This record gives sequence, structure tokens and C-alpha cells, in this order.
Amino acid sequence: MESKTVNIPKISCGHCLMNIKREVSELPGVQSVEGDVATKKVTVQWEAPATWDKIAETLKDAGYPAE
Ligand SMILES: [Cu+2]
Repeated sequence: MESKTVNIPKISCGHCLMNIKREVSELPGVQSVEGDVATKKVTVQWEAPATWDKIAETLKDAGYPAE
């Protein structure tokens, strides 16, 4: 399983985090999505067929690009 923690500056409240969790969790292979509003950091764990490129694209499409 792979894991990555990224900074997502556009997170401003719990709803942002919920949107991110919902969108990213829908990708096949994503195991968990954890985040914190205060630090604006999100940790994603995934395995195939998910890839970081797909996750990053999903974040971007949802309006919350990762840095
Ligand atoms: Cu928000």
C-alpha cells in the first residue's frame, strides 16, 4: 500500500474536507483519506488500480489541488 500526505491550501472548513474524502474515496483502490482542517493536510492511502496521478487529478477536479 502506498501513502502520501499533501498540503491542500483551499481547505477552509470541515465541508471541504468532507468533499475531498467523498471524491477521493470513490476512486477504486483508495483505502483511506484522512485530513485535518487546521493544518490543511490530507493523507491518502491507496493500492492498485489507484495511482497518485489519478488521486491528484481528482483533487484538482474537485477544486482542491494538492501542492
Ligand atoms: Cu470548506
